Amino acid sequence: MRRPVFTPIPAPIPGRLWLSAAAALLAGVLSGAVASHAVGSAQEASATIDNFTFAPAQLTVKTGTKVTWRNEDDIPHTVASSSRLFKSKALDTDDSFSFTFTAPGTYEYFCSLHPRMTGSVVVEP
Ligand SMILES: [Cu+2]
Repeated sequence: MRRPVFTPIPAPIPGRLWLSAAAALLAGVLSGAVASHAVGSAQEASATIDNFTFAPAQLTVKTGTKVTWRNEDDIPHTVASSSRLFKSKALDTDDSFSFTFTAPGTYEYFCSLHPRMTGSVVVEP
């Protein structure tokens, strides 16, 4: 007499489950590459502007990092590269400006409205 209840589970089912789990994991890794800080090709860093000060005054990042400055002061400021590589418009409170550093080096910048406000981004290979 056959006892179907005890039929062993066919091997292909766990195999397919494993593959779909692996596919889901891979999809998660790929989508994470776009949004997270964990993958080298899509890193982000942030700095703030407050009380006439860039913070951190010196930021060290890897090549390819997108740096975003956010003005948390109650008056406008700009983020202007000393070598004219980039320059923001006047940033009002809570406005932000981003620039992606694609080559290693040290990048000095300042606020064009208050030139004594300075900062730098050190971009490592
Ligand atoms: Cu300023």
